Amino acid sequence: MKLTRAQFKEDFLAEIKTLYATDLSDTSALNQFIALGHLVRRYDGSNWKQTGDRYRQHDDKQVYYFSIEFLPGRLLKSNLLNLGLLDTVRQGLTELGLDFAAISAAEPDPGLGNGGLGRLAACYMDSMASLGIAGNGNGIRYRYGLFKQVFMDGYQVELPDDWLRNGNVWEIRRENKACLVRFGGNVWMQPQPDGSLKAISENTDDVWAVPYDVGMVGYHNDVTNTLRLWSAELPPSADNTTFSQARRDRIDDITKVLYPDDSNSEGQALRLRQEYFFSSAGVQSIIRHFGLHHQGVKELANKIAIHINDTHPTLVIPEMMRLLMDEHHCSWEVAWALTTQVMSYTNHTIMQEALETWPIEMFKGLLPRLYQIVAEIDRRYRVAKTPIFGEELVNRTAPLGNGQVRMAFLAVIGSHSVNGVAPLHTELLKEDVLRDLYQVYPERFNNKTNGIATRRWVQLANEPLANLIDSKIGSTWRQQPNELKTLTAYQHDAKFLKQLMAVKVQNKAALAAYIKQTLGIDIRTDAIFDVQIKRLHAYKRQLLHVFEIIREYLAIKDQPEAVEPARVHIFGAKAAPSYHYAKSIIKLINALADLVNHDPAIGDRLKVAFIPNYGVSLGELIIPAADVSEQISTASKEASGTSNMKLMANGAVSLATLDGANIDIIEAAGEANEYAFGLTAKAVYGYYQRGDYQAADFYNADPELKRILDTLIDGTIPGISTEGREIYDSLLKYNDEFFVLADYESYVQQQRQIAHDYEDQTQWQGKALANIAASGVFSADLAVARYSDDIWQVPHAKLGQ
Ligand code: NBY
Repeated sequence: MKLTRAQFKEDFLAEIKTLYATDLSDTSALNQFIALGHLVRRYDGSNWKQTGDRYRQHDDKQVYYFSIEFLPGRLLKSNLLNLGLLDTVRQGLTELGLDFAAISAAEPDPGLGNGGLGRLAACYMDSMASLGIAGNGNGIRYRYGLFKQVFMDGYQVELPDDWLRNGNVWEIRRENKACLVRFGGNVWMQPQPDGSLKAISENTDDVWAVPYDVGMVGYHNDVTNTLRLWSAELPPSADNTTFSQARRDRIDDITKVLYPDDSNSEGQALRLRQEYFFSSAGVQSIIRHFGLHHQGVKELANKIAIHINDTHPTLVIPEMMRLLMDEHHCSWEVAWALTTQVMSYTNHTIMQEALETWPIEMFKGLLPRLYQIVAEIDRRYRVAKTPIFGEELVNRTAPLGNGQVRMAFLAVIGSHSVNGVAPLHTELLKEDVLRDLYQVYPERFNNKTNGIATRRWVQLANEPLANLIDSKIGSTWRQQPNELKTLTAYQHDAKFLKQLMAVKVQNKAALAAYIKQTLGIDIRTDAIFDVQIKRLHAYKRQLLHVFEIIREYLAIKDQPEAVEPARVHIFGAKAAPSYHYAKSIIKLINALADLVNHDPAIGDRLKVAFIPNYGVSLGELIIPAADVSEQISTASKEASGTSNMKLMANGAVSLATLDGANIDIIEAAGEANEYAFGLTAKAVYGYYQRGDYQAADFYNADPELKRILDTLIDGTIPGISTEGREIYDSLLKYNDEFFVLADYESYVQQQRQIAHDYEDQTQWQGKALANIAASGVFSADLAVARYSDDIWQVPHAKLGQ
């Protein structure tokens, strides 16, 4: 939009005056942020309204992306960028004597997600708006986001994340669009005059679902879509005296905290309540909105696409069936045809423990009507498929089995599309995790490799790089990230590579300042910044990275005179509060950091910085400063990864196993520009099939590895007597579930190669450039365009090739 600096300053000062009844000099950065937020909302208000009006007038097909997690990050800068106001506002504020960086930093970062899954949902919201797709998000407005992580004596401690303490400027509470979600009670079938049966629910535990809408601003296209987050409240009809405190608490609890677990969903009734709550409220509001503008339900599947992000929203399937049959008088057959045409499902993991199931008894008690519907889906599936596929396969794949409701199976059976998030992952779904269902519905399976919002992760997080790129190839890449590939022409342009290095050093200095301020560690900006940022998980193998640090430490102690480039190992990782082993690894890393960082014999040659409370905002600081991107999961375990793409786009080279999208990154940037190592997925499966993995053989065969493992239990690293033993035993006594020892040698070999290659900065920056140039193919815009074309069947703006 058009806005002069003078106009902006006038508006801003007026806003401050209205909101705070005081002078600018009497306001805090938080006050200023809130005023700015209000102003941006006002600037964008007509876009937001007109976007909705336009969709209605054109009767555009709507996409609803259901996700129990959204990790949008701070929105101020990204909204300003997308509205084309970033420079005007920044300069205007500077002219008013204000610090734009401090104002942006005053915005709370909503931690409404655990990791990759939630962040992917947010990147896709940004892309849907930027491609002009009628895309809506549907999720939960958690009162508390993912816990705030602090370290005490090297241990993770979880503190509540009170992100709404000062309100949320971006949201609109729309109590006029609230609806009732019903739990428990009993159902009976009432005969109707026409001979049919109608389901009647009685004695239900009712919860009022109130939506809060947040605008999702498209890039330079006047589009603002809606992310709708639901909050659970007492029904307005509730008579205060009849609602016991216990019942009120039960309602409050539904949207109180994000489930802080990305490893397993421990059969907890609360979690099931959360899932039904936002699935039901979302589908109710979709159908209500649809009904306002259409006669009957015939057009439903042409006008609505619902996307199920991982299994958590799978109950949208039986919930839509319920609404179509019980409220819109559809037959089962009509309702089922519409539902399956509307629904599509993305799987994000092959890890067995993350595939959700619910005990039938719990499900039935909490959702009696939905249970009837799921049981009928199950019955019909069995009747239809047993003659073709036999009883055994049908038993293995039916929605109900082993006393459980099996959410992933229900999602596949009730959708027209099932996708994995990287080619290898999709193949493994077909061959392994969902192999039986792939026999039944081969045409439903497809791959959609993940993507990232280049606008946030390069344009905003790394402005020095963005400007340098502009100076070389112009700015069309900002609309069309694929244009970045034209940078390849400069891979041997020494002057440009020097400039690239200068940008990296500048970003490293910013991160170094933060590390100094928060951890008190001095780090050198000419050191290799070796970065691993992701959830703490055994399969992601932070432990392998730890072994490299111990190796480097011992090498310096053994040969103080050897010259190697300095290294800084940077970690960011939260562990699920109940994930004991992951927390032991955190303690190990912190204990090792203590040892290394304070050893005078090591000096500034090796440092370890475990930055607490990793999240989107810290990602924006760390990623632009990285030289090496650690993507070292056991092959086959990481469905895709997305930090791998963000780091690549910022010029880090990948030190990577052949897992998830690493494979595609290596192919896109060229093998010579990455550091691949380790067992292939096939080799890992080979071990499983033969059952002949012997971790101890690797320990016994390699004195260096043996020495490193022994430091876990011999007192070399102080303060880890229990954790060190636990980790040591996981490798040797319990045979190293994730093949850390098997991959050690090839990993270390590549680490040595990196140390060697880093010395030649021209060559090194050439590799960095190759990564940046190839990163455009991982733009979320392209990924979302593929979803639109193949799955949702909705039009989108043209993208450059
Ligand atoms: O989804 C991640 C995958 O691990 C990663 O490889 C992929 O790139 C990303 C986006 O596709 N999965 C993920 O983040 N999963 C979760 O956060 C998660 C959260 C909750 C539960 C399970 C998984 N749960 O069972 O409660």
